[in-house]
Amino acid sequence: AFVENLLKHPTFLNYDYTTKFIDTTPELFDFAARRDRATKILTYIADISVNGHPETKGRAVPAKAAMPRLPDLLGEPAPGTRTLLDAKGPQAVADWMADQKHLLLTDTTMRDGHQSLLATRMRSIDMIRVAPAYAANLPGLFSVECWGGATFDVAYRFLQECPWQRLRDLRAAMPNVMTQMLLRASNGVGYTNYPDNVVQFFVRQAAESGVDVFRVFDSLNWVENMRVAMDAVIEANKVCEGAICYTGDILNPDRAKYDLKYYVGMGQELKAAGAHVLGLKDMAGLLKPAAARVLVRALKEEVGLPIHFHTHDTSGLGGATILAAAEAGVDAADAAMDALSGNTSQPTLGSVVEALHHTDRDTGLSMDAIRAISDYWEEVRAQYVAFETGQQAPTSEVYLHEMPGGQFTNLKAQARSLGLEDRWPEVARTYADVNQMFGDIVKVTPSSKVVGDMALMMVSQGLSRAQVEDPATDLSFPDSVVDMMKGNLGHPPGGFPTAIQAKILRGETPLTDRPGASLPPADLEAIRAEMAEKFEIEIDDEDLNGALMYPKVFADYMERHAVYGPVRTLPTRVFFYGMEAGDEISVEIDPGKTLEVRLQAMGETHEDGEVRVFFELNGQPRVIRVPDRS
Ligand code: BTN
Ligand code: 3PY
Ligand code: ZN
Repeated sequence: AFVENLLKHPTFLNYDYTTKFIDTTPELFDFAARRDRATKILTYIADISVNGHPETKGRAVPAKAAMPRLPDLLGEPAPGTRTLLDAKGPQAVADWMADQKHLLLTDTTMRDGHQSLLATRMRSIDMIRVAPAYAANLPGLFSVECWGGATFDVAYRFLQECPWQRLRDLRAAMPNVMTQMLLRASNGVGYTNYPDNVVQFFVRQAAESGVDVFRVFDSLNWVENMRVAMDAVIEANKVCEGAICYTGDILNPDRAKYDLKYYVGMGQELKAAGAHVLGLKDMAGLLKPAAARVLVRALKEEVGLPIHFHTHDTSGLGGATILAAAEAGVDAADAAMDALSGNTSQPTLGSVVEALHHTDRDTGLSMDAIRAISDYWEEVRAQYVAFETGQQAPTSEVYLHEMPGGQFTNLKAQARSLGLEDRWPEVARTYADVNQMFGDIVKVTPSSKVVGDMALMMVSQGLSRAQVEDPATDLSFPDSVVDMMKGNLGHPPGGFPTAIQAKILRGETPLTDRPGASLPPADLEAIRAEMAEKFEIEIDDEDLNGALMYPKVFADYMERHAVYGPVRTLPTRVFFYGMEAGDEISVEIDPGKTLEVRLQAMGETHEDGEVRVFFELNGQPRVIRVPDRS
């Protein structure tokens, strides 16, 4: 009777039942919340089958396939880095790193790999299923990067799933290998500085829910703005990897701002700030092999921390740079499983392992294990064809624009949506101009987004750098640009050029301190109470952290969750494309509780604008009615 009520509501008949509907009709939202989970999932399947998923509409459709085949497990999980961290703490991990000879590897497939190749759209189920194979077959990995960066908000926003649950499940499935996250220091996993107590609360929760290694960076390389996050990691007794973001070219005398001395100095600051490990984060893939030799040697000698190198293969030379860094003594490096490697992603893990075989930096990892896991990822990737970027080849253009791997393909898509696709070379050139206009800054989330916003504005309005800088031309700048010039992301080395900053701020004085110093602490309990009242459920610390990072995204997620239930358990193809008559799937909605779902038939659209979708649920007939919005 409830579904009847819901579907007869006038708002439904107007084909307008998404989050707005729930906002404005609390009594039906209550009904939705009380429906059983199986009905919610059937409602979701019916809706997507009839109307399609907004994210995949008009995009390529994958072939129907069975669930991707899992590798055989080669025994019980052997002790690994997590075992050491648990027994002896983060300093012991750092000491062990420095003392052993292998090149240690981090697998980035579950975070940066799909963030850089598939617009961050990989769903938890595809990761959690293979996690036991990592634990059993690759216990010698340094870590598995599987959380943070853009994955946090994309999980809520586009995948309708809880990022914290992903983390807990992965942690439980890989008890022996360290998990790793990317943390944007005071920007948390967001795009703006948060109050100190929000950053501290977030780090504490991430540590508790399962993150072992925190790679902390600041988007302008300002160590002062990293301390709150780093201190919180150290306090939680987890591995604090303070990262230098690499930009420019240390071997190019014309780019003297970011020279060897600069990076060594920053490394020393990070060591003094308490980093256990020094991250060398080459987010755009600009570090060339010869420069890597020089930089890694200098950092090893003059800083003395173990070094963990991260790069992107956008230029096609990422693998060569890893090998050069390995020769120069880098302790660990990032790579992605073959099937999700290359181009804007990380270099190819299996190939790095092969290249170092029978050398003194041998990784000790099993090629059989790597191949089997990569075969799994290849089948997974095929299901995300709608999110492929179409980039066919590596490109040296990256040395011109210096865009981070995660942004490159995104900005291309943004340019396309603005009708600027065939003017991409101009966008790339303008991005480089904006960087110079802003004083040659580090470009990584969120500063990279600011540069991208400005570049798109200039190209779409036909503005040159000279025009933008001309005090006589009056312009309205993108909000993100104004915000950065105000100092709300902190300060780049040497500050922003004063003339352009003054023009953008129209006389307002910029912040000189770090933003967190003047942001009032968030009232955590007040926000918890407000959320609990709004959604009529208890808000635990994980939910509260979601709400603090992304208030609107989190609220929308909660509202959809009340209607659709635990859709995270659906196979990926069904989640994005629904089912057709005759299709049958099993959905494990809770450990041990499996639904057998068969879609029998889809009816015609009735005069009331609804479609009846006929299912069999565990052998029993069920009819679900959804509005036809297709
Ligand atoms: C989003 O893009 O906002 C997240 C995807 C979930 C939206 C659901 S999917 C079924 C229904 N159809 C829509 O167009 N929106 C909702
Ligand atoms: C992120 O912040 O998400 C990044 O991947 C930066 O490189
Ligand atoms: Zn990266």
